[in-house]
Amino acid sequence: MASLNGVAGVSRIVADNKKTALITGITGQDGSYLTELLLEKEYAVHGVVRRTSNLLRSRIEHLRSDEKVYGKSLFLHYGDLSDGTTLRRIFSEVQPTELYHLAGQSHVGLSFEIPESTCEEIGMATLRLLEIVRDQPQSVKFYHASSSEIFGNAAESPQTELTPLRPASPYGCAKAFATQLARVYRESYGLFVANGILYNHESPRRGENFVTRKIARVVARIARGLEEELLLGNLESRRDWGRAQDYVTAMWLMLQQDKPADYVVATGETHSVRDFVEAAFAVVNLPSKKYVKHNPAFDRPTEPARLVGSPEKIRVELGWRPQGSFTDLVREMVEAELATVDAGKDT
Ligand code: G4F
Repeated sequence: MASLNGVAGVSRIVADNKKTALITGITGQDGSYLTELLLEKEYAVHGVVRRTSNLLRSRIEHLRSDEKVYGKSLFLHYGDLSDGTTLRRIFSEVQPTELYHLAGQSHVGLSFEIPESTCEEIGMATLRLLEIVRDQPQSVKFYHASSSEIFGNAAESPQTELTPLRPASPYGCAKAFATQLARVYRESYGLFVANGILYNHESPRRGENFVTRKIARVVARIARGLEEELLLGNLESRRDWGRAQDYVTAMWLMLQQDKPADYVVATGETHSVRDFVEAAFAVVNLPSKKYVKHNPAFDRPTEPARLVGSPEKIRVELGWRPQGSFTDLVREMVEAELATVDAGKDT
């Protein structure tokens, strides 16, 4: 079969003792950090990429251009989550033992604009992959990227693995559907499927249309005199923000267990968007009030006012703990943006 590496039978050329992971969404924030983690652990890592993906400037370009890595322990395959035939071909070629399903439209606000494709990409694609995994001759441990958005206007706080689902957006509904299906396949067919119920997790690799990266980027540009204002929607909503690098470790840990289970991955702390804004301006010693303006275009028809997860189960059962504080995270993101501007890469 065709792979981007120009090598047929790629999985057969990697050492037999290597674990083989297949990642959907490999070019995203989480996909790139997970790839780095799995390569460090000496996996053979295979990623599914869309033909339309711009790999040249992607978050995995540093790995793709590394001759010691690409085509040796990292392999990319063209595929689309709507195309079951191709996905099945990739599975029979790669024969993964672990599947990390991270792909799909991930912007909650955008899901109100494009609800149908959001539900297709998140809901039906997960079902398609569950069916493919069910048909594999080898056992495949399946990580499903669920989300705190399944809790929506949550009935309790903090939320746990047992909190009732009350999604408040098309995105949340699609994730709730996929999460429940994963549970049904685990219980009905004995598949190893783990839902990682991840709360917001951020890094300098976050997409620019998510609020943390947007704030960090514009604050850096204001500090360097390139912009004059920061336009935002709801400043009062509260989220549980952690570091993406820690969260991919949680994904990996879930698949190293003997039995599959669902885990909330969160810090247990909640902060408002306003807190993030103030912490970001504090990094550059500027007063936030002077620059922040409300733009209703960034408001959502409805959204959870406050989400905060309990990481108790994953701490006790898997020994996972988030690293660093909220202010460390904000500082890391703003400093990364300042470095980008100063290097002339964001003019
Ligand atoms: O950064 P956000 O767009 O993230 P959101 O909606 O919480 O979703 C993220 O986390 C989920 C896990 O909990 C994931 F499932 C999901 O895929 C995604 O990664 O918005 C955070 C908050 C919201 O309350 C939003 O209304 O920031 C508020 N906000 C205010 N102004 C804004 C803006 N959000 C964005 N994106 N842009 C703004 O200008």
